[in-house]
Amino acid sequence: MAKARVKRRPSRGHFITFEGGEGSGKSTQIRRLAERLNGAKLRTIVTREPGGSPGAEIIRHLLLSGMGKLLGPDAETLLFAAARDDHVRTVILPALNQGTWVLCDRFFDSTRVYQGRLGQVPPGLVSAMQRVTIGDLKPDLTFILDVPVEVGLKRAAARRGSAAPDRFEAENVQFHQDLREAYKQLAAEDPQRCVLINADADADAVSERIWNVLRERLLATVPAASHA
Ligand code: Z5A
Repeated sequence: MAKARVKRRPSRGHFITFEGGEGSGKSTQIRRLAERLNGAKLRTIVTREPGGSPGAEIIRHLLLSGMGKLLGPDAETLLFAAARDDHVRTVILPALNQGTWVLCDRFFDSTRVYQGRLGQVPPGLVSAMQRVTIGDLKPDLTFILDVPVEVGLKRAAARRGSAAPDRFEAENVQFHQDLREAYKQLAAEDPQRCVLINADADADAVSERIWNVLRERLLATVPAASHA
C-alpha cells in the first residue's frame, strides 16, 4: 500500500527589524541584506512601516503628510497602530508562517521611541496598542543603526534635493538628538533582541557589521556553505 504523504509545515521564518534615526541607512542596508539572504536561498521579503500593505500605505500617506499630527499625539499614534494591524495580519504573519524571512524597515520600536519617549504619549496607551496590533509577535532581531545626527540629516537632505521635508524630517535638531539617545537606551534595555550598529561608515562596512551579527545570532543552524 502506498504510504500516505505527510505534508510538513515549513518552519517559521525569522523576523528582523531595522530601526534608527533619519538618514541612518536602514533602507540601504535592508536591501543589501535581503539580496544576501535570497542569494543564500533563504526566501526573504522586505517591507516597511508605516505601510507595507495596501491599506497601511494609504495611512502612511496621511501620516507623512502631517495630517495625523493635526489630530493630536494620541490619534496620530492610533493611525500608526491601525496601519500596523493591517500590515501584520496581511503581510508579516502569512509570510513568517510560510517560512519566509521578513525584513521590516521600522516596527513597534518606532512607536515606542517617536510617540512614546519623544511624543509623550502615555506608556499605557502605547502598550495597549502594541497588545492589540501585534500580540505576542516580536522581532527575533532588531538592528538599530546609529549615526551622528548631523551625518543622518545631511544624507537625508542630499537625497531629498529640493523636495519639502516630511512631517518627521521637519522636526528640529534637538528632536533628532533626543531620538538618537532614546534608541541607544532601547538597545541597552533589550540586548537579547536589539543590536546597536555603528552606521557612520561606508555602506559596505556597515553591511559586514550587520551580516556578522546575523550570522552569529540566527544563522548558526543553517549549513555554512549556503551563507559563506
Ligand atoms: N514613525 C513613527 O513616528 N512611528 C512609527 O510607529 C513608525 C514610524 C513605524 C517614516 O519615515 C517616519 O515615520 C519616520 C518615523 C515615523 N520618520 N522619520 N524620520 P520614512 O519611512 O519616510 O523614512 P525613515 O524611516 O526615517 O528612513 P529614511 O529617511 O528613508 O532613511 P533611511 O532608510 O534610514 O536611509 P536610506 O534611505 O538608506 O539612506 C538615506 C540616504 O543616505 C540615501 O541617499 C543613501 O544613499 C545614503 N546612504 C545610506 N547609507 C549610507 C552610508 N553608509 N554612507 C553614505 N551615504 C549613505
